[in-house]
Amino acid sequence: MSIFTNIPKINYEGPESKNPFAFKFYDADKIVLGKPMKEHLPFAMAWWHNLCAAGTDMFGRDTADKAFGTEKGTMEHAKAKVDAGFEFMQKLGIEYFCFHDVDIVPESDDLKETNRRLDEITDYMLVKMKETGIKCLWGTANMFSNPRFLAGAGSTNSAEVYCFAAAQVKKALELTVKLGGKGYVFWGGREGYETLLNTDVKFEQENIARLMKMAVSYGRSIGFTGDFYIEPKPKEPMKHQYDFDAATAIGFLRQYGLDKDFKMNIEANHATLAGHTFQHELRISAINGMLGSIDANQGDWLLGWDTDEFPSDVYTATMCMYEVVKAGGLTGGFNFDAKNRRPSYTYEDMFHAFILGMDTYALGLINAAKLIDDGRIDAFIQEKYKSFQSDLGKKILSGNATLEELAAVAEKMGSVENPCSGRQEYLENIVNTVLFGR
Ligand code: XLS
Ligand code: NI
Ligand code: NI
Repeated sequence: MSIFTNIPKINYEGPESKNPFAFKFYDADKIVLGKPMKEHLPFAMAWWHNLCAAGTDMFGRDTADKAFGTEKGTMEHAKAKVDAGFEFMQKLGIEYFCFHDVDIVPESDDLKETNRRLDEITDYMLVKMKETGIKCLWGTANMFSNPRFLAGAGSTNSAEVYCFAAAQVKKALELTVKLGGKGYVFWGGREGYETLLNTDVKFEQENIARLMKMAVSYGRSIGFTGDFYIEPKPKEPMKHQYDFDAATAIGFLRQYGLDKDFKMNIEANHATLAGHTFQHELRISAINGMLGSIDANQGDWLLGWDTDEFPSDVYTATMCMYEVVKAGGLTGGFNFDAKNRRPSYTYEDMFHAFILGMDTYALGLINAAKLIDDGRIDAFIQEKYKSFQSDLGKKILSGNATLEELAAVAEKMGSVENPCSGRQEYLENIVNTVLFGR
């Protein structure tokens, strides 16, 4: 049974096309920098936003119909979501999806029954996956919605609740392996605090690390060979979250010996909330060998929360793709952790949103390739650090220089010229010319 009956398969028609149900820039098989666009851009659909979220916000009810002709909260509905999701991904040429345990079935009061439902639905998903060739990018456990996690999952003060977190991670890992997922995500929505007056930070962080260690050892024991990911976010829902940003999360992983098994899943909107650019978070991950996957969305500079908008900002997507290409690509993919705005509530809008996101990233890739081919930015950076190619510079880089030796050089010189100009405006002009010049 078709759900999106009025919507055709979305094909590439090029920038001149006025067809709202066509790609203007995303041309899956077009070769960019030596490989097809679709290999640079393994896109994924987020089950929760696309098939579950229906527009409810703090002030109003659902606006969109995500019942897909069934009664919500039933297994029939869970299956209708699978049908809708696979039809949707096929029509767009999306090859991956991401899910939380509770996105794919209604949660029961009894964990055993929830797990039985999860087995049933993943059997159904597997059939569709075989039929369509669509794959799982990553799975995760929702350890933030259920009230039992009000004080955290790995960071909870209740040993019994900690067992429920362990049980959910165990099951979600099994499902990820069953569906052949490339990665497993930890997003610590409730892993943080509202006030230090009631919080033992050291205790909580150690317990989170223990849970992650158990996840690694169990995951490896059942054949999970992919990457574990931390998805940093500084706040929301908690006032302060422990995985504040990439640098913080990487430090945490190293402290607890988890850095060999984990990488970062960087979300654009979370970077904004941390007071960083998206590009900053990608660069910090990449230089630490930890750029794994991306939650491709965008926030709003005027709003202080996770608006999870579909990416439309070509400049940001360009800088993202610049980082990704230079890092040699992702081991994960580009998950649209994004939702339609509440007034965009029709099935057509769901397609417009993905066409926007995919075209934005295609433009980002095309532009990043142009910047790299142009070469002036790289050349400038080479030139900027040239002083370190001198004998003095080489001595410093060798790690063998002492403070006394270097101080003696400075004293002998007495004074020094300023370093060369940073040339920011010159470089920004180059970016604009490469992006918008013919
Ligand atoms: C919420 C997060 C969440 C994770 C998966 O802000 O982005 O959607 O991606 O739990
Ligand atoms: Ni988010
Ligand atoms: Ni996310």
